[in-house]
Amino acid sequence: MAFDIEMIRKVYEELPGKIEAARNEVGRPLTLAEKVLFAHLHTDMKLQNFERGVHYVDFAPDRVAMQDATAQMALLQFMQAGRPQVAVPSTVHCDHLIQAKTGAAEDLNAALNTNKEVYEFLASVCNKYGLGFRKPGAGIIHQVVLENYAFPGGMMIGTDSHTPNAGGLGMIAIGVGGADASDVMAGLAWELKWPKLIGVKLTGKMSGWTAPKDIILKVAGILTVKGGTGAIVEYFGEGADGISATGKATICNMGAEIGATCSIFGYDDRMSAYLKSTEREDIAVLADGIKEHLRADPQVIAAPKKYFDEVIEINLSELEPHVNGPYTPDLAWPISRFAEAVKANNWPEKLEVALIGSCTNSSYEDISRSASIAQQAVDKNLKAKAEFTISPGSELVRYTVEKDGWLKAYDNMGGIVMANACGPCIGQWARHIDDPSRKNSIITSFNRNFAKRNDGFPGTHAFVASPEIVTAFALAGDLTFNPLTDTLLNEDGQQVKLDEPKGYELPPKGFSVEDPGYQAPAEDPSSVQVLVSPESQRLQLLEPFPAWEGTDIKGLRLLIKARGKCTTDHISMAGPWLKFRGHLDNISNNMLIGALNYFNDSTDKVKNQLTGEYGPVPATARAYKAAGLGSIVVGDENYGEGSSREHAAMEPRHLGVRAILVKSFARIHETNLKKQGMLALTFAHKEDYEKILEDDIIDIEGLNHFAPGTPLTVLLHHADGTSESIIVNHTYNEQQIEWFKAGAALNIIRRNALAAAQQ
Ligand code: MIC
Ligand code: SF4
Repeated sequence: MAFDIEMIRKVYEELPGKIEAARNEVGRPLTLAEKVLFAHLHTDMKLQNFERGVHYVDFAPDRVAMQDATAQMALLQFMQAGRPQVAVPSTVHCDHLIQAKTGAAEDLNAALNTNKEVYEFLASVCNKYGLGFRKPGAGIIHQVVLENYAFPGGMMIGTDSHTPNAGGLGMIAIGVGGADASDVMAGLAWELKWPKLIGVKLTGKMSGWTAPKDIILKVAGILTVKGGTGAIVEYFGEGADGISATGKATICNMGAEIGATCSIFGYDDRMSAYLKSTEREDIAVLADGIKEHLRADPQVIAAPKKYFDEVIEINLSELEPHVNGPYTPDLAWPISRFAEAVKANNWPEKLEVALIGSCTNSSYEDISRSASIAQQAVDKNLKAKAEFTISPGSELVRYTVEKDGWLKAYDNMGGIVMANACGPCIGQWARHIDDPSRKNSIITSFNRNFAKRNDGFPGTHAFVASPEIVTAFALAGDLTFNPLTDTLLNEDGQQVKLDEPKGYELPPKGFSVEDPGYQAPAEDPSSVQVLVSPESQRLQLLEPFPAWEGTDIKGLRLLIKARGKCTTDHISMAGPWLKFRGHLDNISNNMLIGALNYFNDSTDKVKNQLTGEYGPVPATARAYKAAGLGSIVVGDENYGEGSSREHAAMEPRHLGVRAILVKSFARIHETNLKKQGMLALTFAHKEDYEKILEDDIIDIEGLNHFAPGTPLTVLLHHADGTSESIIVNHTYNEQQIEWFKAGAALNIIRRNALAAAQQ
């Protein structure tokens, strides 16, 4: 069965009682996020103690979802936990490993060949341990989860940073590293710092070219890539109820780009309609029965400033379409000012490729609205001036839009339909370009646009917009075009203007699909064997990381001092490297190769203090490790922003890096580091970043008294013989300190499983 209605029924039976008890104990009205969080506490706790942004709290999520590129590591860890079956309903989705090259059918076949070993591994682990498995071609994790597994008022964790997509159906859905997923699947609690709350009040109504994507593009401009860190963003107001469930999902999805823990909308008729159209009428009926518990209390809506840490108000009637970028998703331009920005900044005006789809924007509504623009190309005799590709989010949507004739419109316009997968969004794109080093522009309806993200080329200026705006730009082939005001020259030499996009929130004739690509777990798990060949280049069983030596850590060599933006894409690049996601030693060869070295402004060129020579970061780390020396990485603000990939934490751990010392961390990455037994430290005084010199040898002191809230000391030994000490902060709680001491969180689970087996 595609979803577990019994589990949901139980959640809904208990939800009202739990929420009321929490409201009484806290003594005030509750926001929706608070309700869902309180209803998912792991054990009874004193609620008054939950200080936002301060206290760690244990939760019991209802579900786990994983995608193929992160599931490999999550499952390799889970396999060591000593459990016969997963403790909560869980699914694996094959979406990230399919490369977009020629078109859906050929690309899927190629992926099935190249990734055979990995798909077989994932399928057999799912079979053995009781997880649902979505085969390659079934669709992108977040779209498939929204269609099948998300439910209002539920809580889910997923090994992908865009897991919050399910907030579009009123779920608290949070992106985590694989080690967190492995814990929850093993029946352990999941820990999160009680989040801050940002309220977004939506008034008015969208019209014309404006789409849900523009709301989050605008919010990203206001809050920036760091602004949502440690916070849940809750949307409310009459404007919210006017947005389709899939549109809400787009907004929640891209909340990952402002660092938000997750985003959420209150349950309403649009969600109910979406549940019904995706064959989940039973859930809609149950949710309708407890509707008031699945929305914020009315007092909160009436006086949001009293209950949220920050409130933003957006009038949808005035909201313009936006284009964000390049190189960062928070550089927000209303369309009326975009052409001017392109000229002023000297960004390449010629648009070379326009890409729509991805987990963020591939709903029926998105496709039908943007296809209505494509149709105009035919009706008005316009030719696309840029290449145009479409990556549908799921087979359910693809099958339905094909049946309803929308794909034909793209075809007529010259668009190419790719496989139902991440493809170019994650650099799985064999882009055809004459000179990869030249400056060029692309525009996508995806969510991330960091340097090299889509095609690996540093000169690519990637912009992000709604699918309808991207489609209009494909026709214009020029970034200075404004579809709201400008005309285009058609093949007959006439100036024509595009009409506003029109579409359908849900398919008028219903969704349909022939093969949803689902494999249910085996009836008899004992018959399933999971094999990993020791010769494999793609999969490698994990060796436990060594425990802490019990003393201060001395003599660390500075591996790299990274300057500026250092996202998980800089730390552990995707694209061609995705194939090594199940093989820690092989993937470690991409460690920090995208990070900018502060001392020479080059990437992947750092000084080896033992030889004085400059070389690649991974090789230099391996040289220190071989010499029995530890190393340290220094970084800037929001270090590790972006993806949930724990490889960005496991690779340094594997290559002998002991500590990451930065100005500030992104949430998921900080937790990932802690889980793997690393020291995640921040400068108490940000200016101290300047004190770190290229030849420094570094000690970390105070570890024998490592305690929550107590800073540590870092001693810098400079090459000129002088030394200075600086104070560094950390956010470890008691339990996380135990992870550090044991060498990794998994070492503790393994120890407990072993002890239990011996009893
Ligand atoms: C992404 O959008 O960056 C990814 C690829 O989906 C990642 C997960 C990964 O690195 O495998 C994410 O967002 O967590
Ligand atoms: Fe896939 Fe892109 Fe969505 Fe990540 S953001 S899950 S890579 S489609």
